Amino acid sequence: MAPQNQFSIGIGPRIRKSPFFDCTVEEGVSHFSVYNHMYMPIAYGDVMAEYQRLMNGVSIWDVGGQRQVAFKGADVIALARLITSRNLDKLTIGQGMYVPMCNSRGTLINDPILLQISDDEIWLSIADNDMKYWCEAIAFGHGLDVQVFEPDVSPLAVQGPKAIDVARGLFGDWITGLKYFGFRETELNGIPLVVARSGWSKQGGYELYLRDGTKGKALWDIVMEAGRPFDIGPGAPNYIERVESGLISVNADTDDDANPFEMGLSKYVDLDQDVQFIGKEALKKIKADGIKRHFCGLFIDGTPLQKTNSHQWAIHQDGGYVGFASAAAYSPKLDKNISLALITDEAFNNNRSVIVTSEEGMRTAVVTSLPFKKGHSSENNHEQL
Ligand code: THG
Repeated sequence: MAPQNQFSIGIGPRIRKSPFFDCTVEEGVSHFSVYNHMYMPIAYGDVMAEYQRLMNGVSIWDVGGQRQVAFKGADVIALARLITSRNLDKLTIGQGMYVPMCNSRGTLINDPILLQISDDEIWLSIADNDMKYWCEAIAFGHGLDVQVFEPDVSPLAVQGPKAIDVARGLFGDWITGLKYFGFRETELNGIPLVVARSGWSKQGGYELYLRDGTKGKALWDIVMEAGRPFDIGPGAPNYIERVESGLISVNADTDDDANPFEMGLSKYVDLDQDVQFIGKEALKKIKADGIKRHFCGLFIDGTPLQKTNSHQWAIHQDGGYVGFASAAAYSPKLDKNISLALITDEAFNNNRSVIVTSEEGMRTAVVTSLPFKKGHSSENNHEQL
């Protein structure tokens, strides 16, 4: 098999640099991915150290690639209601909401966090897909009074069990009172920010939405300084932890037919609301016809996996294709190889093993429901949990 790192991707002006780019280079970033047309660090060369730092300490992540799509104008709420299957009746300024978005076929196309900044301004903090164009076209098509644009906003995440100590030092005690996805506008040494209790891990933490791209280094340095007593260090959205936590990565875990029911997001789909959101009719039909696939976990046999997914791995059962595994890793927490997978309901329910075509050869695996739980035997299945 060809070595995985025999090439690198060129750096050029077509793909954007985040305001923290130079800081990440200085800290020794080893791998970037591209997210919303922006370089996003994914590793600093020591996978286990980065994982342990996130699980036991605190790490700082350049997640500037989590771009904002801003809505501004009288009809921001009307537009927001159109683009998500979630019921937004409880939306308030200062409390973010997770808002899956579908296309007209009911396919999950993005799963942003929505932040209502003021009466006439909303941000969608998007995953990797061009939602600015999508929302702008919908606003135009519906004749809504809304401007749709990408503001100068770049999130910096502080994640891990000690993130709260770092944030308290920076902002004061009020920060501990924020609910999950709660946020507040503030500033640090004149740097304008929105601070939210959020982040793409389940280890706790905050996201500092930088509102002035010229101040990336200033913000990075302040956070590093405040984190020094807690041994803060660089990290990135962590591959292993996100698999353990079952956090969805749209496009990695989904395909062009994946709907929110399959992806375990039914609680964010309200088909009974009056709003005629994009995808509503398709989702009604999908639901009536029966959900055909299930986003789930796998326990994969054999020695600890060395290779993570560079593509979705085919899964077979009794010789037939049943789906794909999208993110496999050896989990230190569970001391097992695990993966996220999207497979047929039949394969999910029949308690028989599957074969995964991993990049290290064929492996037998058993299916489990999410979230992963500790203490499984290799015979485990979701019925026994
Ligand atoms: N932070 C910000 N923007 C983002 C992400 C983020 N944009 C892209 C991507 N991540 C959006 N997707 C997610 C997916 C899951 C979560 C957050 C953003 C998440 N989910 C919680 C969970 O699954 O337990 C809680 C969801 C809920 O029940 O409300 O945190 O990370 N700024």
